[in-house]
Amino acid sequence: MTATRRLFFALCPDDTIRRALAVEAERLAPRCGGYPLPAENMHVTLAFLGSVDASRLEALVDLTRAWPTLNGEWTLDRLGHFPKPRIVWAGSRTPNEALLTLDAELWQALSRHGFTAPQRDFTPHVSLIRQADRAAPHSRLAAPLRWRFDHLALVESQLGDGGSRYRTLANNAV
Ligand code: 2AM
Repeated sequence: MTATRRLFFALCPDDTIRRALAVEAERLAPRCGGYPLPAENMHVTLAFLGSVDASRLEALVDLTRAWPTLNGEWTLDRLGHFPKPRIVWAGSRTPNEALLTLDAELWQALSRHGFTAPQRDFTPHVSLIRQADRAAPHSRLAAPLRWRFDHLALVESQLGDGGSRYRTLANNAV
């Protein structure tokens, strides 16, 4: 049996934004049902690879470290709800071109390593609450958050007793 790792690419905010999002999640959870995610879990998933054979990890680490430095900005000003996976999330009212381009470029690079982009629209979001049966009572984030992103991370998701734990395996931070 070969070992696999559950991997994805993400942008991870700084502590100020993580904490602000966690406060929002705590505040909304009683209205939406479900449980708020902790500050350390806050991120936006770009390419989600899922279960990957461990032998491919080295190439993914190299790709991550060699990725050009990012210099983008994303304003989080909207709350949304995905009813099927039961997630309340934070995102933006207007599409962020830099994020969409980054995701597309990432998949282009990954395709050279044999990974295939999913046939789906990409809605950049930060999950705030899981098992949320109801949307937030309003669709605007109480106070918009301006997130300057400057590095890409390759992250491993490990399922534990208390939910998913995320571990950054590589990044392209200078
Ligand atoms: P979520 O926040 O919307 O749940 C680790 O599981 C990360 O990958 C989470 O951010 C999760 O998104 C995302 N994820 C899990 N399964 C996915 C899938 N099939 N497609 C895209 N992203 C996924």
